[in-house]
Amino acid sequence: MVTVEEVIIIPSQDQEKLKEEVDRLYAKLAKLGWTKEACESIAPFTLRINTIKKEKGIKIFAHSYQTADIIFGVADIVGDSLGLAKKATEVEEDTILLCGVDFMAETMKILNPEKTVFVPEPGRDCTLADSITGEDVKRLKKEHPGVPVICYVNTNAGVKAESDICCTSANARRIVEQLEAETIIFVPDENMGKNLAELTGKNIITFPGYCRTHHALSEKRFNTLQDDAAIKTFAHLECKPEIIQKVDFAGGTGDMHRFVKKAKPGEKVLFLTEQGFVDRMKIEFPDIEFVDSNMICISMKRNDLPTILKAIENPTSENIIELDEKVRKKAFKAVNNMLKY
Ligand code: CIZ
Repeated sequence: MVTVEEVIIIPSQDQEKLKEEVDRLYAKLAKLGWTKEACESIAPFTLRINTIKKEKGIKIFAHSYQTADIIFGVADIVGDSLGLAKKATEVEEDTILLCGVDFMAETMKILNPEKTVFVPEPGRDCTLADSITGEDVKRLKKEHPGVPVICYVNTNAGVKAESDICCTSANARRIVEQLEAETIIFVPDENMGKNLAELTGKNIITFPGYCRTHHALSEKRFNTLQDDAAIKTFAHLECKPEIIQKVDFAGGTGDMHRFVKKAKPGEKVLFLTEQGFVDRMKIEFPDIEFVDSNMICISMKRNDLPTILKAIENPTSENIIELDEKVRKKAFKAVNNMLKY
């Protein structure tokens, strides 16, 4: 746990505000086992970040895989990458700090070119987004002329620019089903492509990309987690097909969120996705019992409150997302096509 008192000095007239901030954080984070002392150690950070963001007119967006101190301490809007990008078009602030991984900030910039989008620190990689380039998509199109290309949202702007339509884990199945074509190129998540082929009966041409966090989940570990027949199991579509075949439901975190809203108090739920999402659900739905997945995306976990504070106080050009306008416009088409479904 960071000790921040040496870094941030809270003036004596603000001590009351600091106490209130500790109480606000504790009311949320205690549900994950945080102590009052732990909340005291981060409160000077959250207080300072929340003050600066208001003074500078910045909205903080956080992906559901971020840690709970970011989600409940400083974020204004929380969700999946598409939900965040769409919300960004609705907020009046024109400066957005995106806490997630780099492709998410790019997606936000694709949809919101007139806004300034910046990140706590650049270089938050994603094994899926980094597995493929626009050149790979061009090659696939050459090999399979006339076959439509769907790219998963976990891709960089250059890949979206070469694709016909983008999708998220929440709408991938619907888009594959509704496209007239019986054969579809799906990039870059091979597990998701195979899962979609199984779910829709269509012929899916895949690419060898994986999410290291979801791909690492083995059947053996799944069996250990599902230690009670009454548990409702819900796996992310980035998991291996052998996991998807065993669970009650499959989809993205948006689907999981909708599912839990309808769950009954006392119900036991296993969400096979990143632990940050499970923690968020534990705080938002205290009447439901969630089994920890302990699936961790290390890139998502590189963002923390000190890094956010540094970026929000003194952003440099390195923090700001810029896209080539020609690429952005082409990528916008693929993302916009998805919004029709
Ligand atoms: O779309 C997203 O944000 C990702 C990558 C996963 C999910 O299902 O939320």
